[in-house]
Amino acid sequence: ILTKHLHIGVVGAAFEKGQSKKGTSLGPKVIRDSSVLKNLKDLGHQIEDFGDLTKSNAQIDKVTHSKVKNWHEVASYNKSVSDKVFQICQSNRKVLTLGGDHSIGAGTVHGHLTAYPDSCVIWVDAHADINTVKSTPSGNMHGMPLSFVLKELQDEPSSPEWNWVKNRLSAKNLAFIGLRDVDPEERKIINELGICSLSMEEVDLMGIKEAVQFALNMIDPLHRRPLHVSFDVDALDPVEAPSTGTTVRGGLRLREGMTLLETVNTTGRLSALDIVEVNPAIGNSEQVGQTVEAARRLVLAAFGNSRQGNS
Ligand code: 4U7
Ligand code: MN
Ligand code: MN
Ligand code: MN
Repeated sequence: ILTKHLHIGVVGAAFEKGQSKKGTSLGPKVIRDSSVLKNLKDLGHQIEDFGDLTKSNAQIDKVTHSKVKNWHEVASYNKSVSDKVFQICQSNRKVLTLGGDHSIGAGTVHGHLTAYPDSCVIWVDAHADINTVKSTPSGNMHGMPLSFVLKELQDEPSSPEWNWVKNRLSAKNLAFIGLRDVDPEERKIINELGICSLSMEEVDLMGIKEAVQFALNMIDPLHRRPLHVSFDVDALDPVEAPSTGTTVRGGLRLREGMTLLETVNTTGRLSALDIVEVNPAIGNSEQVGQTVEAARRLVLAAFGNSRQGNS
């Protein structure tokens, strides 16, 4: 049974300071232009578009925080993302967040978790995005969002910029799907914390349907928790989603991404979805169109569109 007639709040996280490529902040615009919100309405859902979050009024980073880039701006933008996601949850709506680079995942996870403390997260990505201030090889904060919201990674008191983070995700409530480019320090963290990790190896061996069911059973064995899927389009193979900043070959086919989200949809407990890292400034117009169309199809799959046709 497909979930119909949902109330969905949409927010654009038009942000690109979590990485160094221009254009990622145009993601929400090009995804909206795909008419995906109209398609969601045609499925029977009620859509409230909260627009794009405007730039935070944080000071622009002149001094870098150790080796991490745009520390203040990323932290303060994430606070506004978290507040907005929380507000949408409080209004009894599902949340669809359109990124933006994946640094905004700290805010979406925190906002959703604040509203639903027992929620769990499926992070669909070629990368694990769990680098810490110490481990980051690049200084790009889109590779770090999970480190700010994971309970087990807060050994030191958090810096003042992040002290709005009050609620944290337990490692046992997180699962990865689609990994294929994981830094050594990230792998150590994943192993030490025992995080459920279904890399492309496992997806290839198990098939996507079984991989998703495995992840769901690990993080939500009693099948009763609100689910948050944070979907980085670079989880898809570059053949499917070329217009993104950090492509890695050997990824999910669009069909697998859709099956993943259709499987989550059938649980009836999808409560928040992020689609991030679409960058229309990368590639030619055909590649941009293809990437945006992939994003549109992912959103529709998550919210009950049937490939058999809807009646
Ligand atoms: B994305 C990386 F080193 N791990 O930390 C890093 F390989 O949100 C990549 O998944 C991060 O696109 C990619 O910079 C972040 C790198
Ligand atoms: Mn990511
Ligand atoms: Mn990624
Ligand atoms: Mn990326």
